Amino acid sequence: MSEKTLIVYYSWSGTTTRMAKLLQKITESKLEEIKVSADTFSNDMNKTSEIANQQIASGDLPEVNKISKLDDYDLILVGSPVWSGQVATPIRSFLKQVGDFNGKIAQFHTSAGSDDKYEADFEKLLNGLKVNPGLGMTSGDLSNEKSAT
Ligand code: FMN
Repeated sequence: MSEKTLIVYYSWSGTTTRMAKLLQKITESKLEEIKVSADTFSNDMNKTSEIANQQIASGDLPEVNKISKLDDYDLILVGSPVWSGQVATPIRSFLKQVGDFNGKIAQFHTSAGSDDKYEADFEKLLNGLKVNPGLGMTSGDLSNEKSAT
């Protein structure tokens, strides 16, 4: 692949990490993980969901690491778990860094199977930037993948 590709992802419980690593193997691209401080979410899924929904409602998104030199890339693949049908809040924070990036953007996501609204939410967060077709997988699809870990 002659295009320079960056994969940026967030993962709360490891599934999106597996998918990101698989994609990295295929595309030989650079991999960057989005991180939040340890006290941002809970170890409990329902509590984490509550915290994330509150972050969206208040507009107070979590602080994340800055990914430098986005403009060096032709394509950015952005990976997130699906939370309440939507893009997880650490990736919502990251997407603010994308600004007016003029390369290509595509998304990948993992879910428990209920992801109908995800793509539209992702596109909305990019304020009119063109989004290329992406892909979603379920946690079950990825749970037997040993080679990526
Ligand atoms: N899965 C769905 O299919 N639909 C959802 O709306 C959904 N909401 C979730 C909310 C929270 C806070 C969490 C922790 C999980 C949710 N899930 C949902 C399941 C995750 O999307 C799924 O397990 C995903 O693969 C986890 O990725 P990760 O291991 O990279 O965090």
